[in-house]
Amino acid sequence: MSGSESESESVPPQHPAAFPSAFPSAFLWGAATSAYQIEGAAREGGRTPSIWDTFSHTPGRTAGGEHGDIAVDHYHRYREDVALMADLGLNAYRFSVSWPRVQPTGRGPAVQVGLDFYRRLVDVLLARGIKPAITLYHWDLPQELEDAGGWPERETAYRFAEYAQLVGEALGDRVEQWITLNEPWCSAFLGYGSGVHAPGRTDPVAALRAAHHLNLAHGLATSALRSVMPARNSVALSLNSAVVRPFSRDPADLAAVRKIDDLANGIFHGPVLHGAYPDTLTAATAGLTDWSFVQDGDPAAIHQPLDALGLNYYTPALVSGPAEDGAAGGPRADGHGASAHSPWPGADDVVFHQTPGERTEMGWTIDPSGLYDLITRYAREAPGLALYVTENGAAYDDKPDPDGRVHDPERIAYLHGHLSAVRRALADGADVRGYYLWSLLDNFEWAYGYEKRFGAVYVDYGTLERTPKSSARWYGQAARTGVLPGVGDVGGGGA
Ligand code: IFM
Repeated sequence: MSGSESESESVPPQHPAAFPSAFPSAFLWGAATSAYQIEGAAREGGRTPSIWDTFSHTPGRTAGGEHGDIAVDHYHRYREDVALMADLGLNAYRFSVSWPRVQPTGRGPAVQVGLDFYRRLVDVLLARGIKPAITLYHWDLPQELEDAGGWPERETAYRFAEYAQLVGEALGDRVEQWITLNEPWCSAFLGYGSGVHAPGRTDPVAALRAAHHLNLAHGLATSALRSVMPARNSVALSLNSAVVRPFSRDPADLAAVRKIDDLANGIFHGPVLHGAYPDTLTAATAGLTDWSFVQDGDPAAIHQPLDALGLNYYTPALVSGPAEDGAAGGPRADGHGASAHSPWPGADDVVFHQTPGERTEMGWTIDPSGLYDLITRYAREAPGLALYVTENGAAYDDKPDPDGRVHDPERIAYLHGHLSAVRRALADGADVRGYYLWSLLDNFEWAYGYEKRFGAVYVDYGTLERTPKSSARWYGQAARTGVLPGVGDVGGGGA
């Protein structure tokens, strides 16, 4: 079956004619990772603990007490990992820089040994024709900065801008794509609200303060990067913006959507794209804070011109207003881990419902239409801004078959569905420039430890041997041809 024949099966009836079979020739077909989830080498080259080292070594914080000390040893195996991407045919790789590897105390000059690792990685990527995209912060705050107050404190934003400048000076000549923060919602609300992520604090006001200081950090870092990098470089922010759907058209359910949309999306895109927090957000949280931590000049500092916006998408949310018996819905069905504390300050009355449909191993419902809705929303929200899907993927309970191959047809179907949604958004005029599959390798999935496998490449955690799954080969074929193969077009995984 040819790619275009199989694709026509997934063409929504309302778009039959507008659907090109091929992606644009300049489209980036990438994979994404983050430092703490893959690097290991936790104590090498002067690296100090980040909040995730501390958190994962605290009993009861992660599944099985697992941590990233070794992770999948990418620090030592990066050449092999880059070769895997090149062999598959990927043309882009999004990775994060470990702040405590580069600036161990979160202050002062950069440690060259730490930067050298990323210089080598970038050199190998460029030599293999793979475009690097750097994320400066994927959740590994130096512990020393958390000890000084962490993201709820303004000083952390200044520290981040300094760190961004150091990395920009070192790598800005060869890396064109820069992302300041990954998913600041998780840093603020899972880190300081529900406490299921590092540093594990459970204070709703601290979470709101953290969100503001992450926004400030983004704005200050954007200016700092631009002051040291060539003008051709692109600076972006990656948001896990939520696709929030109402349970019904009941006004109480629509009000619930407003609250969650403000807390998940408007709290970041409001100041970053439009220069202000939504009035509905400050009103809904007025019982918690007067927002006096927002100082004069902050909105302008945050509202920097951006070159692109990164969107990370996994599953939509379905919400309603307060339950009729008055019971609060709470955060337990929102897909963000078990905690007695809510990651949604001021929205404790919102009820999260399980969305219907098949789910991944994370329990997240598979719904590619959410990715289409997200992209087209931001195409309207930020006209003229280039969009990238900077994360999308699925965890499954992958296992090698007796001859060592790893066949993951569910992930192929997931990728096919979501890439079809991207292509539909492109056909409808959205300026989507690339897609980064999460993730290149099975890795440390935060509080879930190593149990949830998101990789296109299987990692044997005993030997650290890598085996491309059949989804990796499927995705590689899409990357090489610019056309999605059919879901059955690639056989079992393995070398
Ligand atoms: O593994 C994470 C990643 O670090 C951030 N986005 C979501 C992924 C899957 O949970």
